[in-house]
Amino acid sequence: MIDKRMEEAINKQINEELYSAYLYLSMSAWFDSIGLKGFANWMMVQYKEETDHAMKFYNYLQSQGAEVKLFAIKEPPHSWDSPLHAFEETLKHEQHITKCINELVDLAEELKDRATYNMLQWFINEQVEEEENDREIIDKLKLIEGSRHGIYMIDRELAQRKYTPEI
Ligand code: OFO
Repeated sequence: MIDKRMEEAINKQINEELYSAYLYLSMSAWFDSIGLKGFANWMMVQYKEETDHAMKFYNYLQSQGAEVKLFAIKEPPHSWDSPLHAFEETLKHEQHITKCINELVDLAEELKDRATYNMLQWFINEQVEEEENDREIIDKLKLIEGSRHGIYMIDRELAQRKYTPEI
C-alpha cells in the first residue's frame, strides 16, 4: 500500500521520464538529419533507456496496487545549435531529473515509505552515471572545438553504444 502523495509524485515522475525519452528521440532525429548517425544512435539508446525508467515506475506503482495515471507529454525542441549545445541541454535536463529523484527520496523519508525509498536507490545511482556520461561527451566536444575531424571521431565512438534493457 502506498500513500496517495507518493502515488501522485511517482505518476508525475513517469511523465518526466517519458518527456526525457521524447527529448532524446527528438535529438536522435536531429542528429540523423545532420548526418551524425553515431550521435543519433547514442540518443536512440538514451530514448529506450528513458522508456525503461518510465516503465520501472509504472511497474512499481502496479506492484503496490496503486493507480497509474498518464499525463500529456510536452513537446520537445526540434533542433539545437550544435552537438555541444545538444549535450549541454542533455546535462541540464539530467540535473533536473536528479533533483526530481532527490525530491522523491525526501518524500519517501518523510512518509517513512521504505519500499519506495529502496526502489529509488537504483535511480540515484543511475543519475550519477547519466550525468557523468554527459559530462564526458561535453568535455570531448569542447576539446575538439568544433573540428570536423573531431566530430567524425566522436560520431564513430558514439555509434558503438548498445542498448541493454534496464527492466
Ligand atoms: Fe535520464 O534518467 Fe531517466 O530521466
